[in-house]
Amino acid sequence: NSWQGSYIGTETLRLVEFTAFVERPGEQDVCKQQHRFVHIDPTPTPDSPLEVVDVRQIYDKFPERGGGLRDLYDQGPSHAFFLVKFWADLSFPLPEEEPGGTGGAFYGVSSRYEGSRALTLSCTSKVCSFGKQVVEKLETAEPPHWEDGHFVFQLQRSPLCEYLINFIRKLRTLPEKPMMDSVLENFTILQVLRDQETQELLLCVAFVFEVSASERGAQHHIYRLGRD
Ligand code: MYR
Repeated sequence: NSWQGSYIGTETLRLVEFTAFVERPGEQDVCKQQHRFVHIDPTPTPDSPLEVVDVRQIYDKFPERGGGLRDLYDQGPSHAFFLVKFWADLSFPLPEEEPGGTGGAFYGVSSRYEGSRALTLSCTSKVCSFGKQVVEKLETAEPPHWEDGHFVFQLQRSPLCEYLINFIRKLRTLPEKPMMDSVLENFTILQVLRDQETQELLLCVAFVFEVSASERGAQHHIYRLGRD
């Protein structure tokens, strides 16, 4: 099948770039000051099929019913379901932070998609702790523009929710990677992209996390979700 490339997407919508970052205040040169926690870059990857993970293995990491992962997968289409394992890079210097504040830093997430149809793209993010939703964020992408034979959809510099900012900051205070990883075992995010008008599901991406060994930087691995 043509959609079974080594990328997150279908013939209708493909994830091209995804970055969660923090920017430290007080400097002009934004690029230099940006630290990326996680990043999926737009470099084309060889078209080898992705490994498949059985969706039932991760049911308990997300709400199952009432619009949870199991319900969503039951409704399909199953080829629009993906799993991303991120090794997040949490090794970044921050200025002194007063308790409860962010020291003026900006925490954000930007993403970019390519699609074959002009539509209004909506994105729902569910942040989950021990399989229970703790935050839900609903956003609409900028109206698409036409570029190189595709419609391009962007969600740029969406501010990370308070919950995630605090979560990242607390995680950083843990002394060792294994402790961080065991906290992250119970932390997941589910993103669902839909055509806002028809509510057709275009893409569903489940995110799971570990921290990267500091010298390696952020990394990720992409899987398709299947169920036989
Ligand atoms: C929100 O704004 O809080 C919901 C949307 C979250 C999008 C995904 C962000 C990925 C965050 C990675 C943080 C790394 C934690 C170890």
